Amino acid sequence: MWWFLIISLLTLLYYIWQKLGSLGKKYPLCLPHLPILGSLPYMNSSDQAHIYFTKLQEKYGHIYAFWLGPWYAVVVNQFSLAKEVLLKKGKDFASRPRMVSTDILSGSGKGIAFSEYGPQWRMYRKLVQSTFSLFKDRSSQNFEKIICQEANFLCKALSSTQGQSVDPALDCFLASANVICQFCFSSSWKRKDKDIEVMMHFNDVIIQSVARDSLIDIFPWIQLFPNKELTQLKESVKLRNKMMEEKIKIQKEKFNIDSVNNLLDALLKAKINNSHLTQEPEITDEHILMTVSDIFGAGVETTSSVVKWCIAYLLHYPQVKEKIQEEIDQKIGFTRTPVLSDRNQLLLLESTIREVLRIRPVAPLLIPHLACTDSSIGEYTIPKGTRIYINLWSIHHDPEEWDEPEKFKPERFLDKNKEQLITPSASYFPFGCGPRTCIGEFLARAELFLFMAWILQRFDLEVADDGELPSLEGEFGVVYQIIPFKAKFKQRKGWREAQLSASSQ
Ligand code: 3NQ
Repeated sequence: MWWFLIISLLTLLYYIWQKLGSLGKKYPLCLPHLPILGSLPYMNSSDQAHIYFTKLQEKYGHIYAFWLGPWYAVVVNQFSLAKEVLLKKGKDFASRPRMVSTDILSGSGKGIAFSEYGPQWRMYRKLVQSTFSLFKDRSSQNFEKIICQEANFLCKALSSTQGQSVDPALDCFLASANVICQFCFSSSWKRKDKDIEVMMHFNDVIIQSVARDSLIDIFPWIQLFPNKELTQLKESVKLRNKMMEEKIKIQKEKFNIDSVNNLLDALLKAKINNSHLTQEPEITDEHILMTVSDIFGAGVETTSSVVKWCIAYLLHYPQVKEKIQEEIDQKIGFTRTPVLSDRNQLLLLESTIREVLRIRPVAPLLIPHLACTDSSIGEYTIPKGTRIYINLWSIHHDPEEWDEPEKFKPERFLDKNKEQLITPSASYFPFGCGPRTCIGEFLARAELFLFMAWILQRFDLEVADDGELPSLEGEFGVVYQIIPFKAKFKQRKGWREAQLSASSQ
């Protein structure tokens, strides 16, 4: 009896204390919620998270809150509010929530993508950024050269399919993996390496279970019980770490502090230099492993995914593909292969890539943010510790901002005369913005342009023999992946003839 009275009194006091604390403050409209379970019983939708969040706007407005079990979360569906979170108050919201799945992946918040905002994160990000400059412009190992080399291998692999129906996933994966592998380790994989398929598989498992608000991320105590998804995640992360450790070991043997050639070299050098400095954050082998794995994983999964989305859309819209090819024939022809400076000429290809990034954003909810201080969004108070979901999907499909947002219309990114690229709405940031903006944006854009330009110069894309077009509904995850599909890559007549005449000369 006594204990019941005491608990009731404490609950009442807590309630009054909370009410007093929130006097004069305005919070976003919140979904109904229960103790412990939060809003989960009220969120039983069959839609994928980004679509469900987009639909909830009708009832709750552009910004609303819900309880993910014990975690208070806010969803932002509109670009002006999202820019306030990411840019204007970028630092207030630049942290990441700790979750069981991301802790497993990142060795408890190490690396860059899932680590909390602070001096350590800043230091690793800067190290990556300064390594990018080693691969720019005039350096002998510049990105353009590396990407073109991989584009060439990619096209050769597609040629060898001789126009049969094939799933292009492995070849797209290999091309993106090798570009980022040269940046991280100055090495690359061969197509026949078994590692590639193993990696593709464990990446899929990881993407399907990390930061997806699965039950273990909501109720961490669930990990105390047997859990198939968690076991699979742990096994995949173990494999990922083993593969990365092997790469690191090989590269470490070649390390020379006076000749920094790649990201791993830069990290090893910083580790030696920092060991003499007491103020600088310590660099450990585990931090190095996690930083390289983040960059490697991001580089592979995002680019290969968008290349596949581009191919899929061009299969659905063959008239767009033909127009891009006309432009390539006119501006480049068949006597040379595409280079980065062609970006100013191949406007239709550029606008198509921009449209694919709009209609199927790589990360529909970005990577979740966390308020690291008490702050506000618009007129609403946001307490420290709130999880923030930026719904890039709804921002990119906002009917107030985009004309027929559900339709694939690359020409929306061109001016009236189709002579210049434009950004028709500010409601567009496929690479995020602010302190956590995508660090590899320029590399991703360069890869997408060159890979697609090389493919379209050489091949006609055709629907697979079974007549099935790729599904344009992807699978929600920390990367919005396309469902595997097949297509035919048929060498273009003009390209074949040019090859024949070149070899007969
Ligand atoms: C990767 C592990 C790999 O096995 C699967 C793909 C992962 C999860 C990456 C992740 C880094 C990583 N391990 O640390 C990237 C991520 C989330 C893509 C998936 C990413 C990203 C960047 N831009 C847009 C969307 C996601 C940054 C870190």
